[in-house]
Amino acid sequence: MKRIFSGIQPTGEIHLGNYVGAIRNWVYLMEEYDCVFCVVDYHAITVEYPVQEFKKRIIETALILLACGLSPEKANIMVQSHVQEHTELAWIFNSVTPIGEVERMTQFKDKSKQHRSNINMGLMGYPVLQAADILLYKAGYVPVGEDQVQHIELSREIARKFNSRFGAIFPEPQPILSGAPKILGVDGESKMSKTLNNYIGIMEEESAVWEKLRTAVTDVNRVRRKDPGNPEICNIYTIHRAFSENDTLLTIDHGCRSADIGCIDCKKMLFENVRAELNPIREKAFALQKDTDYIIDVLKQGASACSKIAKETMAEVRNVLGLLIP
Ligand code: AQP
Repeated sequence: MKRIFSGIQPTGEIHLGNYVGAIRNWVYLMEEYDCVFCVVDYHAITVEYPVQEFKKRIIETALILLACGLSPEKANIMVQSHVQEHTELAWIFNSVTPIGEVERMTQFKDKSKQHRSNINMGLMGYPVLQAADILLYKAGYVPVGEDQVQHIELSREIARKFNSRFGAIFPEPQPILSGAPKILGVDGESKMSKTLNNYIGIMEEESAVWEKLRTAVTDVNRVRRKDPGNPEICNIYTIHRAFSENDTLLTIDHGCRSADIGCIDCKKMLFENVRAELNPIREKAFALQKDTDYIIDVLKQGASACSKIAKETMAEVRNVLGLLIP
């Protein structure tokens, strides 16, 4: 069975972008692939983070993955730092990765602007660690949002460079995009992001979700109710595509272009559909909150299965590198 790897950072509340861009796809894919889904805690320490809350955030992230439908019977769910070979392989990959390649990464440039006082080596090496995350398991596919595609291209490049220098060990991984690979934030400008505070969290109270949707930016050219709008440039329509059936999409497309329906009507329809999909997830999450021991067990089980694969890969890697085996 082909293997998949993907990860999510424990950097805050999981939002609609994470859900439709990645997690919902993971739930479908785990039925057909051998999957490793990872809470990537070492990636999250590359920026300032609340150390005292970190353990809780890691567990909460795993909890949401389970609530969204990931199953430990069908996929390995684990925490990155629990399998130490991730960082070991990243160090080795540092030695085959040209600095120019990581410097040109869009995420590095964006995060460097956001964290001017802390542009550290970890921030720059983020995609190298990501390549190690993926290739440690020899994963051929990586289901991610559009923002991560450039990093997957770099993972391929790293695999190629390693293979040509030391021997063919690694596959060249391909991204798998969901039907909604890029959701913008409620500002209608930047990617919906945990740290940009422009998100709708999947665990947010219904009233908060509605308030954020109600005030979210739509087609900026549609100033008055009677102006026709253009769904193609409206972020609310993009989110509709991820949550609504075709007949609703057609109704909105036509109603927006002809100004038969206003933005608030459109948002009300979206709110109902988001609510219908998120309610069962929220209920499951509330139930899991009472059983943290179960989540810890799932993560232990995932780490144990992943450690076996990681050790096999690293034995091959150490061998081709010509290291002295102790
Ligand atoms: N807005 C988005 N639309 C579609 N997909 C998205 N993803 C993130 N935002 C969107 C996808 O979610 C997965 C997990 O993301 P991550 O936690 O690794 O970090 P990120 O991509 O940097 O997401 P955030 O929310 O913006 O996190 P912060 O603010 O902590 O940096 C990935 O597959 C990602 O593509």
